[in-house]
Amino acid sequence: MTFSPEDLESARKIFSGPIAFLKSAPALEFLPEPTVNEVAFAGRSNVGKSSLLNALTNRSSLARTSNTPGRTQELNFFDVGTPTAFRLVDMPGYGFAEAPKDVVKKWRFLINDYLRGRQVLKRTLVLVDSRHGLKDVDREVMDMLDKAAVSYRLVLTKSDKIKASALAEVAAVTEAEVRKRAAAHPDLILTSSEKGMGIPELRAAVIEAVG
Ligand SMILES: Nc1nc2c(ncn2[C@@H]2O[C@H](COP(=O)(O)OP(=O)(O)OP(=O)(O)O)[C@@H](O)[C@H]2O)c(=O)[nH]1
Ligand SMILES: [Mg+2]
Repeated sequence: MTFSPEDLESARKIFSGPIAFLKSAPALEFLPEPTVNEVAFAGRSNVGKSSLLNALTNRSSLARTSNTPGRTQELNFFDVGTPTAFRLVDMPGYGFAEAPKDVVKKWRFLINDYLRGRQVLKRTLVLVDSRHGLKDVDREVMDMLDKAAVSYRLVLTKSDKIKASALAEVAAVTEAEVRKRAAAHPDLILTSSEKGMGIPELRAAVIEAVG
């Protein structure tokens, strides 16, 4: 993580300005017009995508969060800035085994089609729970992103839930794996939506991606 104090401060300013929910897209035909750049939040169900979006924007309930996996069921678009400078996209989780099969399938197609086909998508944040590390379902998504040459960056979530030593270990293992991948940013960002850890850096990383 190598952001200057100026980068961090200008990112903080942008995220403390106007941010508003634009729309939910339950299917590709409902996507907003691709008029501005986008950054998407992807990851397994319950990994903390919606919570991280709220922490990033410093708003407690912009995106809906829940203890129960499967809370976010559509692609949710949020406009940053007036006029809109770029958009954040909160996505349904993948790898949610308990949901009905047809629902899982529908989400998978929606997520994959959006990620592969969206020209204005500048970077996908792939969120991974610090306690669990990378799972095969994450690797499948990274394979897909590598193949489609969609730039992505790994973000460890819920870092407050494990000890610093365990966090350092999972970060090292994850980073080593990520560095072998074609479309991945080589550096991870370690975050906690609960404690605010890594949030200023993640804001700067978003600005870097859309800038
Ligand atoms: N301790 C801790 N809990 C967190 C953190 N981030 C999220 N959570 C909790 O994890 C649960 C899931 O968070 P969400 O943000 O709804 O997760 P999601 O990835 O959007 O989930 P889906 O929309 O269902 O795919 C909630 O109970 C959050 O309060 C964190 O940084 N620390
Ligand atoms: Mg969610």
